[in-house]
Amino acid sequence: MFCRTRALWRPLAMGWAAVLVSCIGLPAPGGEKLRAGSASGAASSQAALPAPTPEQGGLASLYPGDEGIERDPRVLFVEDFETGSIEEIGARWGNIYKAENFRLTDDLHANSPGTRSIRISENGHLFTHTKGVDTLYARFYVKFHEKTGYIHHFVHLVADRTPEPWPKGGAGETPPGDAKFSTGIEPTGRWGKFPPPGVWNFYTYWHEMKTKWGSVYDGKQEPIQPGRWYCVEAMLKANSSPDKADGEQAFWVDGELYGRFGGFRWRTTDKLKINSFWLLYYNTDQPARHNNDPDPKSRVMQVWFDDIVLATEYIGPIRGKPASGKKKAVPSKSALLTPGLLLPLPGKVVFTEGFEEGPGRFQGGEVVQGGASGSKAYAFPPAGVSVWNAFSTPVAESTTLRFKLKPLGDAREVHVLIWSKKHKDNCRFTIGGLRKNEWTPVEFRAIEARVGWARTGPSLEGDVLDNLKLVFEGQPDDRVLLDDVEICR
Ligand SMILES: [Ca+2]
Repeated sequence: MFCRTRALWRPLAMGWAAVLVSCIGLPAPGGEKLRAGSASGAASSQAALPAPTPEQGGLASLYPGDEGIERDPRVLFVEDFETGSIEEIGARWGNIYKAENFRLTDDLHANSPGTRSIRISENGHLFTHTKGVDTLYARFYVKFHEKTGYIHHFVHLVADRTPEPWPKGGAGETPPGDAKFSTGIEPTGRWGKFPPPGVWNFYTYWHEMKTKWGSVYDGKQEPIQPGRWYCVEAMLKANSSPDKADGEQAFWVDGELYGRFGGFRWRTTDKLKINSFWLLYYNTDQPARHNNDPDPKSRVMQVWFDDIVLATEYIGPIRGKPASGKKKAVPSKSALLTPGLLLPLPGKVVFTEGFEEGPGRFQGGEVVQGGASGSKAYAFPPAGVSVWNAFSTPVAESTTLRFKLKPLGDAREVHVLIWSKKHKDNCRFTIGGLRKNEWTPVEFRAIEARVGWARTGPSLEGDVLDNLKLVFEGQPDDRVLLDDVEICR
């Protein structure tokens, strides 16, 4: 089926790892001042009102021209592209892919209260995080180029238990019900039935989806006109408790409800919150083939976005004009850029090993010269290094493993195995992207380790972390160095 090849997200995900490394350390320009309790009297009184329904115009009806909407406590994130360079926009979102394909433009929709929008050519994304919520509305203005072709993947709303600064892969994998669910609001040609870019639909992944390639939800079958601005809003609402199938999703186009779908048991734990927004523009030649596009070479793959608002209530299209003429919102920044806002911080350090005094409790290899920070490290063969009964730490959301790895050969991947007494099986985590003769710092949460090679089984949550084994594929005399092991509660 369309959009469902394994090749789809994985290659991108590998490339993103490199992108993110350069992004994490960037300061968010002016970020500390953003949304810091500066609500004006007007905004406060607006916020005290119940959120207007879609029929009443939504939150946007309280803020003519979107002026001050970023101060409403129900609003989680605002981006109007009026402030900063592409690089600065990427920094405050937290992650940008193919920044070179982005341009700030003066192409505006009719209700734009500002002077700039953003354009993406070919491929690119902005990815950000809000604090975790049970219901997320995402409103954005969008326009496809007059000569647009069919699109492979588009904007996603994501619930991720262990969010990272970059989007994760997962095409063709059914996510565990306590780890992730997502929905994409996407144009689809429906096998050539509609001219490009097609009609809007949801493309959805969760633990009870029907096929491993996700599920599709059609709304009103109204073809999207290329070259015309639209106001699109998507809503994702989690089920109210783990045993209830009362989750929903819905989308609106220019304020008109196009589709509403219910009966979803999106998650198996209330700890899984909706917390990520992926402004994705992903193109390959596959949709042209699947839709029998007669002239794919004539297509111009460009899209414009503007006036993005994420909130816990319906937002609606912009109403009216700002009181003081053209305006700039105070742009938001990723919740991941405020430590502890989205994920509990790693707890107290309960175990360390730097191998300066010998192997400690580690077995399977030997202490050698050439440590990451001190002088010594632990060299282990493909069969692995293990440590048993060493930390005895109950696994909470904050429980974190850290260490550094340096392959002396071509090993790119190291597999982490943690024996679970609860599941009587190994929980696994895979570390990729290692480079020969380079130290790579590794950090992950214990709850990310799961039973099964595909890591779709139960996690270590509620178990006790007291062992660790690292293995890799290679020749018997290949070695990987390990150093600076740290376990946090
Ligand atoms: Ca704008």
